[in-house]
Amino acid sequence: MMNRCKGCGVYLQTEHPSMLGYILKKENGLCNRCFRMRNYNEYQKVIQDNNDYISILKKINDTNDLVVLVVDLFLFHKNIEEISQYLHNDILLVLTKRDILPKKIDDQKLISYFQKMSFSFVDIEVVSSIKNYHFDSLFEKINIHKKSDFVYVVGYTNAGKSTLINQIIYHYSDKENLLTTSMMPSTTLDMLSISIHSELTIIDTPGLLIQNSLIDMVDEKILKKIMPKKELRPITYQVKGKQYIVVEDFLSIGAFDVNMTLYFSNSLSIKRFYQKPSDYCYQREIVVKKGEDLVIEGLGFLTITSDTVFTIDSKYDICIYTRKKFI
Ligand SMILES: Nc1nc2c(ncn2[C@@H]2O[C@H](COP(=O)(O)OP(=O)(O)O)[C@@H](O)[C@H]2O)c(=O)[nH]1
Ligand SMILES: [Mg+2]
Repeated sequence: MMNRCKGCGVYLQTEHPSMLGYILKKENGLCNRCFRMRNYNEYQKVIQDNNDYISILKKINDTNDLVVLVVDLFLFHKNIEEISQYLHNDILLVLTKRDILPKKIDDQKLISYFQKMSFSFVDIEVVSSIKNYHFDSLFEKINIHKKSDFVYVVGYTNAGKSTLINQIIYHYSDKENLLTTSMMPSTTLDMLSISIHSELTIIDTPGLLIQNSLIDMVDEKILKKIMPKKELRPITYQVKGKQYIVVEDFLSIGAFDVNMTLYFSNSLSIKRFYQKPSDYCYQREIVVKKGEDLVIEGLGFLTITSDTVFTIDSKYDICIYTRKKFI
């Protein structure tokens, strides 16, 4: 049987150095891509096909095993129900990256938001893998709800699935190998089984790609700025007349007479202009009603105090939409 890379799950091969799965040193069990990502922070982009992931979900659906659906609290996708529609399995919903949202928000408020969605789950937990927040409780829930020795971890790419499994490996198993994680989408390439104890094997999966997310469009330098590393400090602007809030050199948010609060990474350079500073190729207008947020996929969201029409100009074809107010 062919071996899989211990970091990303790809089948290993020794014939073709330029192809995925190439392994130089058999001892470490890592493909060249994982080896370079871990040791040199070098990233090799892999285009994944969502149909491949849907096939994985269908395979999981053929089992009766527990599924852990990992959702990024900061950048969750509007269609998280999309994944559950392929699965009849019991789903334990895990809301991760809690450390990024402001501390003062009550966890129960976050939970209630997801409870109102149309899919049902056996339980729900709010965690942070970075801060090891609520991991004992999560691990207990996994052990209570599992139907067999196998538990699958699914979600969108970059949600934090592999980082979460690494925490479980670190705290609750005697294994030393950790999975490869990164801020880039599609780090994990195939299903990967990790035995935690004699009655629990966790299976990591690559994840569904979010279409038109900023994360897939920008270079590494900007990507590092987009992904917050610590608690967000929301920034409020009192816009009088027409003003433009410009993010780095790729996005301009035009607004008129409104109070708005931005939940974007604080590492980004954000400036206010009183005249439109530049034109970008993608332009659109979007109405946001009181009680809704405006989401800019991969960047974050903003809240408003009254109905407003935004004019958004961007260098990239980013998905922009409204959703029911989150926090
Ligand atoms: N702040 C924060 N970042 C996290 C957390 N979990 C994962 N990340 C980061 O999110 C990115 C994607 O994580 P990864 O586990 O590779 O996602 P996957 O594609 O779902 O497996 C990495 O940069 C992680 O460091 C968390 O709890 N808090
Ligand atoms: Mg992963």
